[in-house]
Amino acid sequence: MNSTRFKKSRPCPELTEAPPLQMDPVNLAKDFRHYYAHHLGRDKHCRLTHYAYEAMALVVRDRLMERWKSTRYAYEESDCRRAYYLSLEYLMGRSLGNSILNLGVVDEVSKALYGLGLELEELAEAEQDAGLGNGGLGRLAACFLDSCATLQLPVQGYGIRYEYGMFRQRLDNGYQIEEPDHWLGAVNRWEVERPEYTQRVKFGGRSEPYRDHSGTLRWRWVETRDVLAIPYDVPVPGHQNGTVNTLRLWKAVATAEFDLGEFNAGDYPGSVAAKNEAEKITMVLYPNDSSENGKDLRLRQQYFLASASLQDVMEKWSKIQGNQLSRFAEKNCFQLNDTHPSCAVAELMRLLIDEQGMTWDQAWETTQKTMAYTNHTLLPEALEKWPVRLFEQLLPRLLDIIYEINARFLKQVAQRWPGDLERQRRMSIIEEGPEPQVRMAYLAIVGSFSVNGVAELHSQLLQQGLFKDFYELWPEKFNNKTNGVTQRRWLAWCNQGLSELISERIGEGWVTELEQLSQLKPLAEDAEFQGQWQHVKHQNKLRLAELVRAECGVAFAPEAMFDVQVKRIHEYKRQLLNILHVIHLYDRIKRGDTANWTPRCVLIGGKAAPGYAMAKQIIKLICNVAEVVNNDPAVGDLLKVAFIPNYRVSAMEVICPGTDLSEQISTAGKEASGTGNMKFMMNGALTIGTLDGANIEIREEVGSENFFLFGLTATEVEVVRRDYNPAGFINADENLYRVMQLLRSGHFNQCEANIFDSIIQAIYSPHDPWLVAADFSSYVAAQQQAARAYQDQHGWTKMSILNSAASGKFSTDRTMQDYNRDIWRLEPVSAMQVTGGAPRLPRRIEELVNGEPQKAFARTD
Ligand code: 26W
Repeated sequence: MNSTRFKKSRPCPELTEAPPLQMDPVNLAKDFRHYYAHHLGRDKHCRLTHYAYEAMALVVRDRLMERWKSTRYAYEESDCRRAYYLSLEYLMGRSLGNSILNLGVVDEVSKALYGLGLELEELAEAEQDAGLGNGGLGRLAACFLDSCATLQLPVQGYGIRYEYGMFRQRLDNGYQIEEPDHWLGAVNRWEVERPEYTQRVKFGGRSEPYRDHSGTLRWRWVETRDVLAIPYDVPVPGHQNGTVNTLRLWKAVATAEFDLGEFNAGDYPGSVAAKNEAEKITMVLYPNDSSENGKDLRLRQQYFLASASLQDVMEKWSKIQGNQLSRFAEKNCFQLNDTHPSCAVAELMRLLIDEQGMTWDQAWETTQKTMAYTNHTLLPEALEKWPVRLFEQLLPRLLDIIYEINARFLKQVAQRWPGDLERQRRMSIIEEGPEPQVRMAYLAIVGSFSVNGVAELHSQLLQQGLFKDFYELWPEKFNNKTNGVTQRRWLAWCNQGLSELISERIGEGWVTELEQLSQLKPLAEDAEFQGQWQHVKHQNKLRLAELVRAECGVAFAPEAMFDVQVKRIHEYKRQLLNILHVIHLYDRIKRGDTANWTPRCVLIGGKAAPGYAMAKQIIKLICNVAEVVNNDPAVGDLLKVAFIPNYRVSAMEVICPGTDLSEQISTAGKEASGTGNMKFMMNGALTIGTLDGANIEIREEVGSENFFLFGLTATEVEVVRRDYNPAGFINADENLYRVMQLLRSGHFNQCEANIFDSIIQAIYSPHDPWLVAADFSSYVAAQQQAARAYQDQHGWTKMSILNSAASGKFSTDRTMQDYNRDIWRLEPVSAMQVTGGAPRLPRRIEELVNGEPQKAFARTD
């Protein structure tokens, strides 16, 4: 970037201190017209919703800007301790509606647009999702940021600005086709490029020893091929509180001198190739949510994020504090979103030792006091390992440091368990073997002061299983932080009908204090309230039915029970169990067993990792079953099935408000938490589920009588697996036997012989880890219970209200307060004083900021 500054510069507040922008409909409309006509150059002949969206995005963005600046100032002035969330994924979805909601101007914007003959909902739908994530972990990061801004916590997100986000899923004859999502092809109104904060990230080369001026032996990383990291900042507004936090996303760009070097050597094509090589790093999100086998580019992405972000924090620190690094750990904390950014442990060591001149012991103490690690999965294949060989090539200096960390750590293990070589081998950060590997989770645990799981059961299983040795060594590091979701997006925005109904009865406090929903409990049996609740649900079901008609060409009748499972397609999540139940219902209809039938519309959606053959087969099976069921005149309206293509954040905003029954049917002990389960519950769906992940806590909160439970427990799963005999289960259950017969007969693949053989084999396999056959009969029983319950609409509505009323625990506001109390220990900082004309603080946050510090935020040191 050209870094010329203003020549005759003098302090000139007029340059940056503009009066606050007005938020009334008249001024909003005025600015909208300005952007539409003067900035975008459109006139009355242009009727494209896209430009109206763009104009409104610019209007809103201006209003975010001033709050964003005030927040930055407030944080700087208060010299507060800060936390940084490091994540390879952020599934932000759309921003326009959320920004308008959090600025508190939904009515004002709607009025302004109404005057112009436009509708907010229509404009909002013109926005593309920002899909920089795979699923649960990425969406969780987005919900965390929303809650941190709402709680006025000084938390900044760091991530990667992928040119291509999560692929778009299309179906061709029931087969998943992946199409690139070039979301940055359109202008992104929700980012600000900040080349002035560019960082340099090293790759390749070698590490060499040298003596510094005082004669001390030190190491440096030389002959590197550097890549520039350019930050793009995304505003993260809090709810009506004047705070706008930052998500900083890095883009990789080749260095100028690197190109030139190659060019001077006469290798023009080589220099262009080198440029591509560098820029490839942030080109595409890996569309995999359980395993990534040793891909060089993926490790580059991980290190690129860790290094650029840590250098950014260090640079800011040095500017303000000079080289006073002794207080670094007191003022900074990094939360690692799974092991993906866990290179940060070694990178911080490198920066502190090689670049800041700390001793090993000082640097290690600082690192261990600043890093905290969250685990999101129990599946062993999802635990990242990188070949030592790859580290050697790509990050030689980091590998030196990892070896040293490991050597010192294993000494500690040997001291604690003298002579236990087996344990040392088990706990080593380096897994020995023909191809030695770096175990990233172990690096993260050793380098952190906190290790957490994301639901009670998951955290327990980590301590008893996956990380048992580490728990025995450091029990104090381990803790649980049950996930949540933000009720701003997942109720207030996406279900405006229900929001208004709730607010009419109990006020709007629930928007920032979800526990207030418990005030709905006494209304659960109130006939008038029930009627209103049913009316809203009906409207939401019409909206969902319209989506299903448009996307799948299947007609869902709103009187039927809407039974929904949307999430990544994975064997452990058992979409297969769901479709076997559908086949069973079809079989019953064909047999004429339809007395007291509850009509049902089954919706399934989700993406399969492109290389996950079995997941893709499952999608094909769902589509084929849907085809047969939907076109059989004998079935009619008793049963409909649809697979919704391209499941994404904005689709869920329509799906969860219209759902009656939420399918959370993973094999117990496999789903770390789940967060979709919480979105459905909040919106008044009932759950059918196993005792897995956060389902357990959902059931505890709502009461077992308002939850359809089935299946083996995590402990039983382990027992049954030892000598599992699926054929035994199949032969013992007439229903399942018939379902398997139908499948095997080729009834759902009449012109496509044998395509489901691998699925059939998997169900019959004694090694089926997901125990589909074992849980089938109890699943069917629970489904029957749900169907019966649905026939009593008063009873059902009561349970629906009680579910929503009991969802208070599952707000990320609570989750973030838990992280803050136990891990981050930040003081909230209000940006209000610096923002002119901003709205009032919600009461509870006012207390947090101005009143007695609550226990949750009291410093423990
Ligand atoms: C390719 C490597 C990889 C490995 C694991 C990529 C992504 C993952 C994630 C851990 C997968 C994931 O999204 N896990 C989900 O995290 C959610 C948020 O905590 C939980 O609610 C889900 O149960 C968990 O599956």
